[in-house]
Amino acid sequence: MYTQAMDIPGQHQAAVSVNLSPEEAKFEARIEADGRIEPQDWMPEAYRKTLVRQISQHAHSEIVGMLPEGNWISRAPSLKRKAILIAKVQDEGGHGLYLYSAAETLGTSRDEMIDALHSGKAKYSSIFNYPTLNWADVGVIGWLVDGAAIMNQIPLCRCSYGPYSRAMVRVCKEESFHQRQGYEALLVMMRGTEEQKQMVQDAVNRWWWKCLAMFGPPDADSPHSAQAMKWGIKRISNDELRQKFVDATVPQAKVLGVTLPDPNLKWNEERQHYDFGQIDWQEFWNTVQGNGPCNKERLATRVKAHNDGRWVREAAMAYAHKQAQRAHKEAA
Ligand code: FAQ
Repeated sequence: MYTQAMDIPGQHQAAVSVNLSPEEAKFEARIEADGRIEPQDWMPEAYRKTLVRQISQHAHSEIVGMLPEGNWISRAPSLKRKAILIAKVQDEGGHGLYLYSAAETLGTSRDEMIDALHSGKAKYSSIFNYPTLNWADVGVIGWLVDGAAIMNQIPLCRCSYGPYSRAMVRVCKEESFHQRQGYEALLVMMRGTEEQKQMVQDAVNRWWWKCLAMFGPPDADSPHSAQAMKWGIKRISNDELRQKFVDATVPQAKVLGVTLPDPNLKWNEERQHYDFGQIDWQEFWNTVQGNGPCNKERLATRVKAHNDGRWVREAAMAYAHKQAQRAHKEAA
């Protein structure tokens, strides 16, 4: 459903090569030439830290993101919808694994990242702190949340850090399927009863503004953007991606037959974009800081799942240890 031009003219400014060590100069030249930085390459500590922050938060978002939809697996309206939903939620878990693995290549351990999530030190996407109240929420998450995630992640396929960019290619392919399944589920409901149509509209009303906030604070209030853009980690700014998402979604809403809950949403001939209303940034920051409607419940569920799974991890480690010992004995 989405395609985006990948070449962004003027993205890289000429490197300022005064007083750079040979390794810094090599790094800067690689970024300048739009090459990839790989785990074994030298990189500035701040670049490494930025990537660990972003990739681990992204991984946390994927696994916490399993919870709102997972809530509906046992109540899906048909066997077909249940099978699709199980597959989708499982995919999100897989995305978390690719991303934790990508972050591990930067010298951070899985345990450190999980501890940061569980202690509330690391963030995860604001969007997963809202409840899924009816079945239409599942469709709307696919259409709008996965839709926003794809819009944000397609440029990350060209991120300057190799393992992250490669993980993103696969993630985007799967998210694209997620987005279509959500849209199709909603199309079916919109051809159904009046009550079903109202469920879809209600879900769209509750999720629309939260999805616009997913792209992060406005560029002017985004502390990390400028440097992340210079390093080729971020390719398109928060505000530009948000605008692209609005422009792509308005025609989809028309086909679906739902109204996006924004009286200020209208086509601007001069800008060749849709204008839209004000996002409630206070509500966004309140949620990011841990005070959204489901933050506490989400974290408690993750911590419990981690603790309940301890015996599985221990058994897997013991088995791997035994296998390694056997291989060692055979080789001797
Ligand atoms: N929620 O300076 P910026 C998905 C934080 S995956 C919470 O603009 P940056 C799949 C930000 O971390 C969704 N916090 O930061 C799925 C920073 O805080 P810090 C996740 C947010 O990093 C679908 C501070 O605000 N996707 O949905 C949010 O340059 C369906 C200042 O912000 C990714 O993680 C937010 N929405 O840009 C799964 C994509 N926005 O770290 C299940 C990768 C901002 O200083 C079901 N990440 N913050 O404490 C990114 O592209 C970037 O990190 C941004 C933020 C764009 C999210």
